[in-house]
This record gives sequence, structure tokens and C-alpha cells, in this order.
Amino acid sequence: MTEHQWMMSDKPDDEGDPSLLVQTRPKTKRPPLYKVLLLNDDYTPMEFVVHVLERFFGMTHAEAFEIMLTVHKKGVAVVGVFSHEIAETKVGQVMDFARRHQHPLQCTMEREE
Ligand code: TYC
Repeated sequence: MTEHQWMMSDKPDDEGDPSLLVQTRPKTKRPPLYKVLLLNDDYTPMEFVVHVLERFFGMTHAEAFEIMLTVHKKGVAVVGVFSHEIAETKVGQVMDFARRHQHPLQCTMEREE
């Protein structure tokens, strides 16, 4: 056999391995986003909630008041959508601030579909 001839057993085989399938489109999957939710309760003062929304979510007083009223009436509202890391930070800041002021205000996060 010459050096230009392949025997079947020598031929490189990239047809059977699924990890070598051609990628038709480049991967552009974005990381998931998370909704930060504020929950209603019967004890946290309205002004405190308005302050939280101004301080940690950069809302104007009017925006903050409107969202606070939505939570008060409906029980819950989305106050922002962020990356996982930023959402965790916001939730931590709100929970910590509420606890330090001895208010039962609850803030959670939820993956956006
Ligand atoms: N329901 C509270 C009250 O009447 C006000 C309130 C609003 C509390 C929003 C929590 O996330 C909240 N004092």
C-alpha cells in the first residue's frame, strides 16, 4: 500500500460522534432574567415602602407611590427585572433594610419565562 492510500481501519471517522456535529447557527443564548417582587402585608407603613422603592429601585416619588399602591391593592407587584446577581442583591438590600427597621416587608425574586 502507498502512502496516499487509506485502509478502512485508518480512515478518520467523524460521522458517528454526536459531539462533532456541525453547529449551523452560533450560540446566542442570553442569560435568564429575574423579576423582583414586592409583597403586601398589613403592618409595613406605606411611606416606608415608598422610601424603599426610591432608594433601591431608583424610582421617583410619584412612581414609587404608584407601585406601592398597586402592591397594597393587588397583593404583589414586579418592581424590576434584573440579572440573577443584581436581583439577589436588590432582594437582600430590601430584606435587610426592612428587618433593620423591624417591618415585615417581604421581597422575592422569580425567573422570567
Ligand atoms: N398594606 C400596607 C399598609 O396598609 C402598605 C404596604 C404596601 C405594605 C406595600 C407592604 O409591599 C407593601 N400599611
